[in-house]
Formats: sequence, structure tokens, C-alpha cells
Amino acid sequence: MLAFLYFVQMLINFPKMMVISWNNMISFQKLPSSAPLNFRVTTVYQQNPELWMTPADVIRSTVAVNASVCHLTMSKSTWLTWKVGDRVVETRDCNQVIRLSSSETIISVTLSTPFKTQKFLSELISPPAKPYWLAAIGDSYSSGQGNPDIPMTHGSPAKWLDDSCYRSSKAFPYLVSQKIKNVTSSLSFLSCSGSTVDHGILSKNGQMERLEQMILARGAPPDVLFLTVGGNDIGFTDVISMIQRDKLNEKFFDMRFFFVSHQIDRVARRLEELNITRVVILDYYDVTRNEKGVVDGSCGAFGQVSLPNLQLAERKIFQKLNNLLRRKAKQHGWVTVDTTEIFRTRGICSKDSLIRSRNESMRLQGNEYGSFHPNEDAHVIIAEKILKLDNLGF
Ligand SMILES: *[C@@H]1O[C@H](CO)[C@@H](O)[C@H](O)[C@H]1NC(C)=O
Ligand SMILES: *[C@@H]1O[C@H](CO)[C@@H](O)[C@H](O)[C@H]1NC(C)=O
Ligand SMILES: *[C@@H]1O[C@H](CO)[C@@H](O)[C@H](O)[C@H]1NC(C)=O
Ligand SMILES: CC(=O)N[C@H]1CO[C@H](CO)[C@@H](O)[C@@H]1O
Repeated sequence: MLAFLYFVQMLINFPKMMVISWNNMISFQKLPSSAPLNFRVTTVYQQNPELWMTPADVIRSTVAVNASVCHLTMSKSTWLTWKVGDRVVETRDCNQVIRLSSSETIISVTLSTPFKTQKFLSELISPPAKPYWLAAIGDSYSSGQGNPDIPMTHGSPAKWLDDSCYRSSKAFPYLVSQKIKNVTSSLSFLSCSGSTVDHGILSKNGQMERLEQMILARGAPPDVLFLTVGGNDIGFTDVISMIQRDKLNEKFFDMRFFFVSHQIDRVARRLEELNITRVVILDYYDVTRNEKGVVDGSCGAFGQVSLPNLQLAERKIFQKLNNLLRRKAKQHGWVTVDTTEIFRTRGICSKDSLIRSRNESMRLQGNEYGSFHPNEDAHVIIAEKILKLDNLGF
């Protein structure tokens, strides 16, 4: 008889149990104490971000919740049967960590004791799990070149999220997705050291194509996309080698700038086709300034280069590229991250440098490819700056 009354009361209370709030964590409305049964569900802390590198990752994505009836008084012999979709777990534990895919919206639990017929069923509906989706495409700047996850030691090579792309969990895209408050995040980290628009970003099986496949699997574009592009297209390595040989040819670079401008427009067109509206583009970090904010190559990092040549390159190439990037960002409605202040006194010859030197690169990763890239402190500062941007929903 008592069981029957409980059952009736549960039916009466059932609609209340569906009132839920998903704002910060899944928290189901607390039911009146007269309610015979309710369970508490909290999100389980998950390491952010979940890496989404293929469509399968996107589809498999889950959120872990902790469903608990530990606050109810139950006899020790009670069995709990948790049910989500086709999955059934029988346990004596009063709580259960359950992974929900975005299509699963109902959790139920049945309590049963061996000799009594009491059986209480409760079902709660939660809206689809929705991680904040970040994507990063571009070159070594956003891949985190120069900053292995674990530096090399005697006998074992440096460790990276991906060693052919020099992709690092110390890079700003990863740091930003790690630090997003109160939501789970996923990151499609596609940036790859050495990428240009033609080789890496828009090429066949390139970064944009891989992103497109994930967008199709998801049925929606990423919430925000980070982009670092232009440095390899303009040919930063050529710039350095030309100023070393005292052969900086402005005319040659004028043509390159014309080409890079066109390449960025091609990237913009693809992003538009994919309905990616929130694009954050970073200008290039200035490697040339010392602690006084003055262009300085005297520490030898640039090799044998005259100061006038370095000043010329700084003005006619590095700054000019950043002006182009800012202009393009404005034209395409992208958010720009201006790093001028960050690197104003912290170039490679600064006493307080934020740039990897060749020696550091050799020591950390066993080759020189990391040199001239922002170091891990720089990535932390850039990530902080991005997290403070308005209108990104971080
Ligand atoms: C789940 O909830 C129960 C009861 O509230 C708690 O004791 C347990 O530690 C939680 N488990 C996790 C993984 O959060
Ligand atoms: C972008 O949006 C348009 C219009 O809503 C839609 O037709 C198109 O399929 C979308 N593209 C992708 C890749 O989702
Ligand atoms: C880099 O390493 C080389 C060889 O180990 C050394 O001779 C040179 O002084 C170092 N340069 C700097 C700037 O520390
Ligand atoms: C569950 C969770 O992460 N809650 C956090 C939401 O954000 C506030 C303010 O940043 C934190 O205090 C909570 O811990």
C-alpha cells in the first residue's frame, strides 16, 4: 500500500523533475522533501579540451555525469538499475558515472529489493551535451612550434601532441580551450608547422578539408576559429636569409604581398562557405626589439646582419605583413589579436625575451626549427589576451 502511494506521488511530481538548468553544470531542480525519489546529477570534471581531429571524434563526443541517489535512505540490499538508451548497469552503488552522448536525454534508475515488490522508476531529461567548439588552423605560430609538451631528455626525443606538425599543448589554442570557464570544450587542433595557404590550409586533405568533414558530422560550425597565416606565404625564412646576404629585394616582396593578400581572401571565402563567422586572427609577433623597444640584432641570433638591413626588414616586411593582416581582418569581419605590446620589448635580443633562441630549440627539441617562435610564456600571455576578448563567449 505504501509503495503504491509513493508511486502515485512520484507521478504527481514527475513534471517538476524535468525542470532543469544547464547553465553551468547540469543541476536538476531540488524536489520537495516529500518527493519519494529523485536523483542528483552533476557534471563530472573532465579534462578540457576534448580533441576533435576526425568526424568520428565529433560523433563519439560525450559528457560525463554523476547520477546519484546517495542522499536517499535505502536498505543495503537495494539493487539499482541505471538505464541510458540501450545501456543498462546494475549496481549496489548509490551513484553512477554515466557518459552521455549528445543524443541521449534520459537517465533512469530503478531501485529494487529482493523480497519486496517496491520498484521506483525515475526518469530525467537533460538537453544535449554541447561543448564549446574551438578550431585552430594555420602555421607553426598557432601549432606551438618551439614548445614541446615534454622537452627531450638524454635518450628520449621531445614529446608533442603531434610531432610531424610540431603541435603542442603549450600553444595558445590549447591553453584557451583548457581555460574556458564552466563549460566543456573541444578543440580541432589542425595548425601545422610549415603550412602555407596552398600547402596545408587549402590543399587536398588539408586543414580546411578536415575541418569541413567535422562540420558535416557535427551539423554546425566551430564556435570560434583561430587563424595564423601569412608568415610562410610571404617567406619569413627567405627574409632572414636575404637580410643576412644583404640582398633584401623590396620589389620581390611587393609581389609576394600581392599574392598573400589574394591567398588570405581565398581562405576567407572558404570560411564563409563553411559558415564560420567567429574568426580570430593573430598578427605576427615582433622578434626584432630589445628590452628598450629598439630594433636590435646584436646578440647574433640573426647571424651576420647589419642593423640597417634588420630595420628595413622590420619596417618593410614584418610590419607591412601585419598591416595587411589587419586590413584583411577588417574586410572579412575577423577579430584581430594585436600582439605589438606583448613583444614591444621582448624580441629575440631582449634580456627578457619571449622568443625561442636557436640554442634553446636545440636543447628542448633536438633541432633548430623551434627558433624564432614564441616561447611558452609568450603563449600563456597570448592566451590570456584572447580569453579577455569580448564577444567570444569564453
Ligand atoms: C558522485 O556523487 C557521489 C554522491 O554525491 C559522490 O560521493 C561521488 O564522489 C561522486 N563521484 C564523482 C566521480 O564525482
Ligand atoms: C552554410 O549555411 C547555408 C545557409 O544556411 C547552408 O545552405 C549550407 O549548407 C551551410 N554550409 C555548411 C557547410 O554547413
Ligand atoms: C649557443 O650554443 C653554442 C654552442 O653550444 C655557443 O657557442 C653559443 O655561445 C650559444 N649562444 C648563445 C647565444 O647562448
Ligand atoms: C563547475 C564549475 O566549473 N564551476 C565554476 C564556474 O565559474 C565560477 C567562476 O569562474 C567558478 O567559481 C566555479 O567553480
